[in-house]
Amino acid sequence: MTRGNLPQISPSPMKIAKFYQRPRIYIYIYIYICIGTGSPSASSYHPLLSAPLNSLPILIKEMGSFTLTGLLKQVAGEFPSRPAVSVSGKFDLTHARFHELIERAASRLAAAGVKAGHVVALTFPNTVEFIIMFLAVIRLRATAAPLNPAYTADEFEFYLSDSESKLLLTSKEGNQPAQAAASKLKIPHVTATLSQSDSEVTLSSTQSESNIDIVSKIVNEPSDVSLFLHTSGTTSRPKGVPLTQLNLFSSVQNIKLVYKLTEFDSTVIVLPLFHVHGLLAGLLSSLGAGAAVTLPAAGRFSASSFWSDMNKYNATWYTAVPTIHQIILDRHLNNPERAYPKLRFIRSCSASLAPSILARLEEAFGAPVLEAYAMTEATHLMASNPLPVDGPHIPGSVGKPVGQELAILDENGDKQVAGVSGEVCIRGPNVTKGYKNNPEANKSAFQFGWFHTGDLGYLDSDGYLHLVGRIKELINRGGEKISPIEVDAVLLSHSDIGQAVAFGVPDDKYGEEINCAIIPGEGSNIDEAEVLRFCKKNLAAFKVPKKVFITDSLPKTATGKIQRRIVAEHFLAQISTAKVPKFGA
Ligand SMILES: *[C@@H]1O[C@H](CO)[C@@H](O)[C@H](O)[C@H]1NC(C)=O
Ligand SMILES: *[C@@H]1O[C@H](CO)[C@@H](O)[C@H](O)[C@H]1NC(C)=O
Ligand SMILES: CC(=O)N[C@H]1CO[C@H](CO)[C@@H](O)[C@@H]1O
Repeated sequence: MTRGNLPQISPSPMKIAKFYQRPRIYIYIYIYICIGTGSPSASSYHPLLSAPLNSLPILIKEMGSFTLTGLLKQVAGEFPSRPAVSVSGKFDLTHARFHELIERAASRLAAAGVKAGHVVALTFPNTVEFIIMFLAVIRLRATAAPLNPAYTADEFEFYLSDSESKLLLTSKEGNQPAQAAASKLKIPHVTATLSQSDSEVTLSSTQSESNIDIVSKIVNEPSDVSLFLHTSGTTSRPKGVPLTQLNLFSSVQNIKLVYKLTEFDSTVIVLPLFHVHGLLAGLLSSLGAGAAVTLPAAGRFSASSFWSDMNKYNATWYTAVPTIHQIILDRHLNNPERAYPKLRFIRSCSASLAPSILARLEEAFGAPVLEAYAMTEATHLMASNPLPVDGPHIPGSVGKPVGQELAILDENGDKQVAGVSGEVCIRGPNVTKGYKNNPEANKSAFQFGWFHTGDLGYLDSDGYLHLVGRIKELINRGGEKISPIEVDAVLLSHSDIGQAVAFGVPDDKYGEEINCAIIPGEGSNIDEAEVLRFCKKNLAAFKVPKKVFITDSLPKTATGKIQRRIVAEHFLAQISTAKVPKFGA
């Protein structure tokens, strides 16, 4: 644990800021004059995103708005005494109190040396400290880089250095692998603690007085890079995705509108907050709507406390990945609650939801289950099934495009007609400006003026998107994307492994699971246990293959190439596929 003031942080602008500092964007507020009767009033919807067709926009230039930070400030003013963030059974913070905690935490971070353009890595369980510190970092016009606390020291080292982090923030319990990596990179480590709801977040570093006036003078710009996340790529190197205040703002508005989130909504956060799904769809959209979120007391999802939290905090909806929906369903079958809250909807995203599971969820919990489609590069949401008042939801489809333009393109960039598959492509201000420090990945993702998602799909005649597969070979383990090439690289770094190929296999619990096949090096008699031990040492647990096939040849295509799909089929045929699904609590 680092104590005392942080060393002076270099003031030189960071590469990330140079890359993404855009010319100042002109910000407009659209005021719609609704013509005719029955038009939604200008105040009841966000005007930019819900322009009624018969309204006439008048542009008025305004600086400093169109940021997530600005939106949350506005919410704190509009709904000061509505509940904002609760930690089940421990804390209940109103929007006004929550806003105050963020401003004060920001002043402490500023006193600790964090400046505009700095990247601050955060690795926390799902705690109130994480939420406050995340928003405090972006309040200072710095960039928050949330990291999965399950990473190994080597992985932390990669992420901390690739993001060019200047500071590591953790809970007071700390995170040994993260701290080891930070200390190797000479990145200071600071802990953040909120001991009571009426105290303030204290940092382990600040001894000097923090000054709230410094923060009140800082104006957040839509072009500020506020969030930096990585997505697994088809190369072994995960790709860094910088997202701006405008990206976050647009995405939050988008999600609020699609699901009609208001100050009367309440949800329990199920997913980790270091991914866009939990962060944007669960947390930030709720806060941006003046709604309430509850964090489980355990700092992570727990099937045994989920429904009691949902009941206690009068939840109106929740969002999760199919794996978690299955766990929740399984719990319902084995251990039903006496009563379930009346939900407006249940949302599923990040991996495909089997229509049979969708039907079982709807039956068990009496709420429409809306499947959606999202990715980090689009600041989460790209398509969603609508609420029942807005149209039917179609099992097996991820719904209609929302928030940005979406098209199905062939390899020449030509749009495909309804029913014909091609690559799902998007464009719009809600999409990232590009991958950081990765011109190759950026070039192949942005073609013909469109961002290419790598997913194959088609639009049906009603405009609903159906995904059919992935162009990229990512393994999607319950919403956690794993690059098989990254796993290959680790396997091949073992001196006793000659050839290695990682691949996805169907899995009842996670949708897809990772397996691998290896050919031992000359004269080696490496076994499965050693391969697994080595993987556990070098990969986060979720990336470690669940089964290792040791072989002396790998199936190849006619042209001699190893194709993962073929390798997967070859080895799967060798084992019994009769697995009994088991979803524990
Ligand atoms: C939930 O609703 C009940 C009944 O309306 C109310 O008494 C209770 O205070 C609510 N709980 C929360 C945490 O809002
Ligand atoms: C990525 O490509 C897009 C489209 O060509 C371009 O506008 C953007 O500046 C690129 N970003 C980076 C970081 O290279
Ligand atoms: C707020 C914002 O910029 N949202 C945009 C998201 O993308 C669509 C499509 O380009 C725009 O129409 C929205 O204005």
